[in-house]
Amino acid sequence: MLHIEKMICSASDFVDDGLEENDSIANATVMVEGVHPNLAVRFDDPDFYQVLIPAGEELRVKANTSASDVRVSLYDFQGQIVSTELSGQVAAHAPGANVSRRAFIRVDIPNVAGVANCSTYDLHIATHPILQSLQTFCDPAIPNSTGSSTELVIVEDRLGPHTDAVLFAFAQSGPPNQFGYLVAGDQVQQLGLPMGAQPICIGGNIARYNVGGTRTNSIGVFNANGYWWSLAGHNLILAQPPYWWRYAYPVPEQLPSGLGTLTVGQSWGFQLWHRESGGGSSTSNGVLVNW
Ligand SMILES: [Ca+2]
Ligand SMILES: [Ca+2]
Repeated sequence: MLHIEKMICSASDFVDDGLEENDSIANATVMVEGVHPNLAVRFDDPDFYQVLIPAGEELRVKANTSASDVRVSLYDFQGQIVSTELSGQVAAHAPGANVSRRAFIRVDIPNVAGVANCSTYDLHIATHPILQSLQTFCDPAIPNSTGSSTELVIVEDRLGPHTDAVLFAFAQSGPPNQFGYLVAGDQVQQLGLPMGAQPICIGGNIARYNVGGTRTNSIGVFNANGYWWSLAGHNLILAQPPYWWRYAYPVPEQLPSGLGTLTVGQSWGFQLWHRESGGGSSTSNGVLVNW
């Protein structure tokens, strides 16, 4: 039974959300993937949710909060806490990767004197295939027009800014002022096929991350130092090392080119395709990602 609960917080009226009462694991509200806006939490009134994690997937949760001291925690199906963060973002593998399992989310505010003790929040819930391995192929690439090989690096960051992206693609040593974007194929051809002046080492279904106006637009330009900078507005802005992170493109779970979403058991080989100084094109080394 849902009801609206009125609370007093920091000397101002505070209206709780409509998903109450959900103050314990036993009363956890059933949630699905997606963004759940306009929720509210108070230091003496935690919120518990439950989510079904598909087999082979992991859960990522992020809360955009009005106060800075909101804590997000994940519990496994046995009620054991597996991840907790005050930053408002948590990620955890499904306990038991081969079967579907329920997990629990707790959003609360630690009762510490002198800090804000209530907050509104939007809760982002997403599940993803668990990353199994990364390996390079066609590495290094044939040197581009600068004399260097375009280098593609893909890393995992399960606490990145987007709940729908755990992989971040970065490229360097490309020809300045030339544009390029990420491509992926579900087959890897170590010897490569001719494409422009340089080989491309992927085949099968080809995903081109160049779809304007969507998260699957990775189009970017190499700057004067050869760093590829995504123009799609997804780049991380970091002022501290590793400095190159600020150029990275978060690879969304959604595949471009009508290829659906990433699923458990898939393998995709990624390369960066880019224009060359003086015409033609080149590609980076490949990175094979296994889910
Ligand atoms: Ca609440
Ligand atoms: Ca509650």
